[in-house]
Amino acid sequence: MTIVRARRSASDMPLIAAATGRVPARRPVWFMRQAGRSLPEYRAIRADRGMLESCFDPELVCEITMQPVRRHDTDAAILFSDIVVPLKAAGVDLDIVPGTGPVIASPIRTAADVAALPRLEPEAVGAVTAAIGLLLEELPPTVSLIGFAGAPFTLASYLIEGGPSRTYEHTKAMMLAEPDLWHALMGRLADLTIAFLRAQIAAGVDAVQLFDSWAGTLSESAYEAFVAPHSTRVMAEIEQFGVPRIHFGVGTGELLGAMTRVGTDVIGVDWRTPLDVAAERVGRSVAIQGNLDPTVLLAGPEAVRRELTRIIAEGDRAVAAGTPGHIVNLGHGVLPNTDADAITHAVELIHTL
Ligand code: 1CP
Repeated sequence: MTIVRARRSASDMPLIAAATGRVPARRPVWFMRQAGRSLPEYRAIRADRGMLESCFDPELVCEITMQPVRRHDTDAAILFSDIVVPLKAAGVDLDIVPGTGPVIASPIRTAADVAALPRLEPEAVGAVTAAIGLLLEELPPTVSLIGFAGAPFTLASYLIEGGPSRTYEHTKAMMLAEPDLWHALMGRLADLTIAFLRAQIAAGVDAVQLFDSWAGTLSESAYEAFVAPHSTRVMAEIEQFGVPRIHFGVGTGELLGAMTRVGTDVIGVDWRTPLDVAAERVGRSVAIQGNLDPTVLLAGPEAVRRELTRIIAEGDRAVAAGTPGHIVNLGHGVLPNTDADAITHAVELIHTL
């Protein structure tokens, strides 16, 4: 017997409706880092496998991406991967160290380092595109698949610092002292980001999110001068494919206008900026995504209900005033200690409020 699958169509997806100014069939919600350590089934399946090794195993990527959709009934799946996956695929010597994050064997500091940065051939991320193919078969027709990439600045910060940083001192020093070297590196990273996003879009993702997680460390003038031209090129290259683009960073209240001007369909907002204020800051020109503080999910059902009620009211107010749509999310990723049931209950509440 042949099973004829319902064809996935963007017009049936609440997340795509909210991203593109249509009225969604229900209030769309997904959570950054929804696939991960908050889920017992994730901890079990990852027990004896490294993070990077897992990201290059299509069956495993598909399974881990599906886990939160099955358990929580979210309106989107985010591909299980990492922002350093395309760097690894291109041949950069790096690892994802448990409890730390990405660690680069030889940090990039000189013109010779930048020149030696390998380019990404689309075949090198064949495992990622294969995983997308499996997911398109498995996902319910109304659940969007979100692909993603790190933005050039956030990738540069890992490559230059050699790993996670609090101060971004080497990154900012290169930016200010050696602007030509800086722009050469950012240009190469924009190429890599474009190649990675194009591969995911060609494989069939329904939307993409550009993570400039650490851009909030910059002043608006530094962002405009040293980051915006490169992120603008990424967003412009992607626009032609017609999949909604989401642009996100943490602590970016002062950058929301600039991050919207680089070209996006949805702007991510963290918990520091009320959604209606954020919507006004971007001229109500794009949809908004956010913005529950991830720690609220650790504070019990009453706090979750109170905060979600407020956030949904702020989002509704923005939409009533002309913002194209609101996608409910956290202001940053799910914390590993979060009880999986708290996430399920939050999704239920968002769908009924
Ligand atoms: O061994 C492990 O389990 C490592 C933990 C882990 C996981 C589960 C890392 C290391 N990355 C991931 C997956 C991941 N990374 C996803 C999965 C999809 C989902 O959301 O469910 C996504 C979207 C990312 C993207 C990512 N990686 C970002 C952008 C999003 C964000 O959180 O701001 C960043 C900054 C990274 C770098 C990174 N990778 C891993 C860690 C712990 C970090 C952050 C390190 C730091 O604080 O600088």
